[in-house]
Amino acid sequence: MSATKSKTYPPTAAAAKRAHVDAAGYDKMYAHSINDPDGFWGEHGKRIDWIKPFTTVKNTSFEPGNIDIKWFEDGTLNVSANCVDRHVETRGDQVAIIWEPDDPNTTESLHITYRELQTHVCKMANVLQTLGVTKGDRVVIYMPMVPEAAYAMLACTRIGAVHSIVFAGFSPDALGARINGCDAKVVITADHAPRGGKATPLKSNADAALLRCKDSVKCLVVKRTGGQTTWTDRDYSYNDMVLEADDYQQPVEMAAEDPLFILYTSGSTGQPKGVVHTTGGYLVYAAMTHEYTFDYHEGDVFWCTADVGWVTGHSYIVYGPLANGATTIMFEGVPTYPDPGRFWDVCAKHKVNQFYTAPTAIRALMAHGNDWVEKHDLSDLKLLGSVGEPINPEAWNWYYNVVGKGNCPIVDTFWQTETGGHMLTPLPGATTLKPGAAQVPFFGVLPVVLDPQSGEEVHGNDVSGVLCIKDSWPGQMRTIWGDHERFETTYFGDYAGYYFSGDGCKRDADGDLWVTGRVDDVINVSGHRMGTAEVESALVAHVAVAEAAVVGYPHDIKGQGIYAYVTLMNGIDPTDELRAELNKWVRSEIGPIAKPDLLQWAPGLPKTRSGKIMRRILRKIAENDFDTLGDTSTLADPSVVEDLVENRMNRS
Ligand code: 6R9
Repeated sequence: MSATKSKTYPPTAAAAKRAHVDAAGYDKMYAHSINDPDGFWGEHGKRIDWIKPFTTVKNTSFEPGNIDIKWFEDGTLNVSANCVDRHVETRGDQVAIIWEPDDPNTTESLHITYRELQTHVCKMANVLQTLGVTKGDRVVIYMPMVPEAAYAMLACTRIGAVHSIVFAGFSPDALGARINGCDAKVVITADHAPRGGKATPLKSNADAALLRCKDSVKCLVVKRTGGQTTWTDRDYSYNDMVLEADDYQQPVEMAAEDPLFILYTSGSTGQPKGVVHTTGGYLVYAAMTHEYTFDYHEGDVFWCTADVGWVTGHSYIVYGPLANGATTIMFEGVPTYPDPGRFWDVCAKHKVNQFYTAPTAIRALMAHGNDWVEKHDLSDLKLLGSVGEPINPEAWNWYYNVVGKGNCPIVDTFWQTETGGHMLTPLPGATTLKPGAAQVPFFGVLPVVLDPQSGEEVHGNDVSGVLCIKDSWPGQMRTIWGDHERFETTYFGDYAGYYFSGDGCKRDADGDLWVTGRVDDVINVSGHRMGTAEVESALVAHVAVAEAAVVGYPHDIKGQGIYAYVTLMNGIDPTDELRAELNKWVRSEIGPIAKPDLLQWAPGLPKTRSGKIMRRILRKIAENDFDTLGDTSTLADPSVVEDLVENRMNRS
């Protein structure tokens, strides 16, 4: 049965009744957003508070050589005033953040009201100011999922500093490169990060990273576990400083196009890119997508299970929900600790209304059976969301029927670090859902399918190609930190006049869009982006390795796994010890998420006569699909392929 013929799900009566928009409403609003972006966003731009209101709305160009994106450019605002202060008057005693700890048996959850949040944010802002941070300075945040991470983000925005969060699972090397990449003045970290019952020594990782950085970089340390750390001259204790800090700090007036944050993400080549988002357009877009996609209503409890180290945590744990005055959950743990019922336990405990997670987590939990879900009361759930990778229909159906009991629409949200917020997603009261498809564009988004060879738009239905976006939307990234040219070539270089997502896409017979995965050398491991080039360069940095090629292969739980082909230096023996050492090496160079799942010794790699590695062949072998390797006649030495097939690691 083709995907388009599978069962579809029209909006349930309850979802349609509750929703902000129905099908006709979506069509009308979408047409308005595309036909009159100035009028549409001029109106919706008012959902946030401006210090000086904007008079111009859209000023953007996708013209080759002149990529320039500005929204609301003459307006001024402050993000922390929008996410905190303006709610203190109307809902000061409402809970803004519910913090749920890693271990529910030893630690209580915390409930932080908007009024308390304001004090915490002001104090943190005051501490940063005492450390010399001023408007435009960069601050790196390397933290566990604790409320102080959100305070730190909002404190930066309060004084106009630009934050760059580095996921706590990244290694000291990766952290050091990012601190230097944005020339940060301060790094905020914690002693240890508990996760799944284990603690990562964050402070000592930060110490190791800072050995590679300027002496002037300061380190602000938040106490989380109280576990032992060493103390150096550059360290400051947040817990001591906060005792002395003022409990009010004036928000700084920022221009709409002032940078708000930098977030490093993997590309298909070379070093990670520092994606830059700016203040006004990003906040409008994060808030609006949060409200419409999740059908958020006043009083709802919203839970996005991501980590703030990823863009999903930025837009849908912190900025979107708090700009809307929501109650947002920050979860420190993992889906399977202390047991595989943890997500559902937290949903029941805090009466979660909207739940947003990744397909990899759904697949992992599905494997543990329905009992873990069924023993919890999930009757408060109204909507389920998915993000990070395509969701396979089997996982979709389990999520819909077992978790949502057939009552909760699933929003499969396609978007990227670069896009700031949702790009394609069903809307719960408007869209007839198709398991596995992100389906329709959000307001203001103009997706097109291009022929990858000609770059021409492919019209009509039942077609496929690459996914591009034809015009700007307010949440779009503005540049790559310090390298606007790379921004232009990466996103606009392949198809002139279009933003290229890097993803393949098909439009089905009904005109709905299905994102089929990356078409570049980026792999998606448990929803985390990994450039194959990054893993390769980590491998070849080891003294025993002469050459390495990395590809993705289908993995039941992670979506894609990392498959590495390694050619050793002459005279070095391929042993199991060396394999373990190389795995450990990659973990320490990049972080645990980059560790190869399968590592094959390759006496030679398949190369063209011009020396280009033929990854197509390596992908096929990794997929255990070696019967259809295609034309290998252009290889310099076709015999290497036989050896690779013979000794392949994936025999599933
Ligand atoms: C938000 C986020 C972006 C890449 C993107 C695509 C994949 C994300 C998806 C999806 C299919 C979805 N992706 N959501 N693919 N359906 N609903 O994940 O950002 O980490 O930058 O990754 O993730 O391949 O290009 P980011």
